[in-house]
Amino acid sequence: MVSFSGAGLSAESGVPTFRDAQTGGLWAKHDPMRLASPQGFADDPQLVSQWYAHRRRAIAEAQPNGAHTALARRSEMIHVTQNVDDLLHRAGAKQVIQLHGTIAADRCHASCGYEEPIDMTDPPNLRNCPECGSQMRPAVVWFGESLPNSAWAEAEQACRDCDVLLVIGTSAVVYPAAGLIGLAKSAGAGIIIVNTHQSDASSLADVELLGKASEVVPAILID
Ligand code: BV8
Ligand code: ZN
Repeated sequence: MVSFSGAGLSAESGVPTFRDAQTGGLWAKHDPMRLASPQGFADDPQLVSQWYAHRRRAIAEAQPNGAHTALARRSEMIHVTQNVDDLLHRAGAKQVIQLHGTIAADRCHASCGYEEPIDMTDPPNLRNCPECGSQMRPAVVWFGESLPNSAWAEAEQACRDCDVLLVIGTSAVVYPAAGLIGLAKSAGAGIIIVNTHQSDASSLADVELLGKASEVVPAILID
């Protein structure tokens, strides 16, 4: 069994998803799709940097929920996630593939390869790459940016090889990540979906369990 997760996995830990960000007060007037893009960063690097600092502090305050810990306990499982938070790692999960990078690090925007972990409780402001002098930016994949080749290759392999794909808390609208569900299905995997609502993946489900991740996931993975 392989898990494939989106922001709904961390929702009960209090990590605001993009949609929450739009309704969540301070940032409501900004479009997350714009802020999480190279164009948004070019237009207003300070604003983007403040948005990530806000999200980093929220994640630092958050705790892994029952779904993270249930997944982490299954050390044999590979966990493919769209989430950039570090809650699966903090829950002790060993095999985590982050398709959209990590908010817990900054990297050089000029792709010189320099990357460094950051203190999520006291996130850094805009600064230049110590290696090449270009701007540093969060080590996440923005809209319009390609996914890390190695993470994508590993995730494709895991989804091709698995018997069951446990799809947790994703609306399955962002590609190419969401395409992994169809890829697993066409390779013969059973598709189990855990979500509070129907999603774009519902038509691919062999089993769809409507409920909260922190309640349903532990119930499925019970030893
Ligand atoms: C790419 C990191 C090409 C950043 C993220 C036009 C212009 C440019 C690009 C495109 C375009 N049209 C289409 C595209 C492609 C685009 C795309 O798919 N857009 C969508 C919106 C149509 N994709 C890309 O740009 C990707 N790159 O295509 O590159 C390319 C190729 C070669 C060379 C160069 C370029 C890159 C996409 C990655 C974007 N980065 N995150 C950051 O976080 O700051 S995406 C981000 O949003 C998340 O990672 C996640 O993937 C996505 C969705 O987030 P949310 O909506 O918040 O969460 P989710 O969808 O998971 O929904 C929450 C779900 O949980 C819901 O279903 C809800 O019911 C459920 N839920 C809630 N609570 C619970 C629950 N379930 C269970 N329990 C609960 N308690
Ligand atoms: Zn650099």
